[in-house]
Amino acid sequence: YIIKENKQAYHYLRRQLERLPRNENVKVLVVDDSMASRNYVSALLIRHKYQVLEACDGLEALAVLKENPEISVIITDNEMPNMRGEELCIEIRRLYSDDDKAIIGISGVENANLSTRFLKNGANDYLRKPFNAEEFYCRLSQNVDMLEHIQTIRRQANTDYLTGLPNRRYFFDTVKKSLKARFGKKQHGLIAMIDIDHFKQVNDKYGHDGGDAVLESIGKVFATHFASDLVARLGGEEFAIYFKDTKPEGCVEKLEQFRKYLESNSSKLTTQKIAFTVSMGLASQVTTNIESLIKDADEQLYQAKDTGRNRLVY
Ligand code: GH3
Ligand code: MG
Ligand code: MG
Ligand code: MG
Ligand code: MG
Repeated sequence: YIIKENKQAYHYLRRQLERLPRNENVKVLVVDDSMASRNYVSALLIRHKYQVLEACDGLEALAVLKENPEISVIITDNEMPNMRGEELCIEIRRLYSDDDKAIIGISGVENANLSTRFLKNGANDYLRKPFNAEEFYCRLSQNVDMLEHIQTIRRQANTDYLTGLPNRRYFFDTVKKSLKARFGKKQHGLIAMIDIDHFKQVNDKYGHDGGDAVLESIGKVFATHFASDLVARLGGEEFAIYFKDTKPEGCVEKLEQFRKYLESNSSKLTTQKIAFTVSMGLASQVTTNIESLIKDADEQLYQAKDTGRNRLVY
């Protein structure tokens, strides 16, 4: 009947049904000192297949969050012993990035100022008690959508479209942080620069699509050969690796294996059977300066090109 008579209700129901499989991966924390309220909210969540965790006050909520970092939505009451919901908001915003977690406050109708305080303290939304189930699901799924959009945009901003590898922006951000930590421990930072040999000839002979296919295929080889290191496409046919190792020996071995693998197998990687090799430079410094490490690795790479290509210089 609803479906026939009311287009809006029909679209709403369809959207909610489409969301059920997604909801199974969304963890929601319900914070309320009243067991009856907790049970009510949890039952609504479970009916729409959300994963539910519960806490009976702010302190317990913080402990549960610490244990379950994948929780993405917190629905919190305000009046609770130990720590009020509005204080819990401040703590969550202090400890976690606001693109990772959405907070929905629950306020009574009798207290209009509370919803404002929730929002000022970092909540994304609030529900007025007593709330109806449809409004609850709408507000919740809008907040989950928002978090998913932010994650998608963040992933895209950090990823190279062609190879799927991390891009220059992600590489620089991550390596700068790691170098700082290593410098404090007097550990070496190790970066390799890798450049495909005579790539212009690949493009000339096989066309731009052939060149792209080589870039895509080398991306996969990087991902398997340097699974525990950070590989990025810095631009064009140039790649960089930041090593988990703090000593050069292991890196040299891995790079040599990678080079030899390509030397013998590169033509099997593309449908056009394009053979190619790479030149590599490795630099090792105790420094916080990523530019100086890259410049050093680039100089070694230049030596590798100059002395015949298809080799590692360090
Ligand atoms: P060398 O061994 O000295 O590195 O020679 P090379 O030809 O690889 O060097 P060069 O840096 O002069 O040429 C790189 C070429 O890579 C030029 C450019 O057209 C091509 N290139 C850059 N980005 C892409 C891309 O995304 N796709 C394709 N197909 N080609 C690209
Ligand atoms: Mg309460
Ligand atoms: Mg180049
Ligand atoms: Mg090149
Ligand atoms: Mg060049």
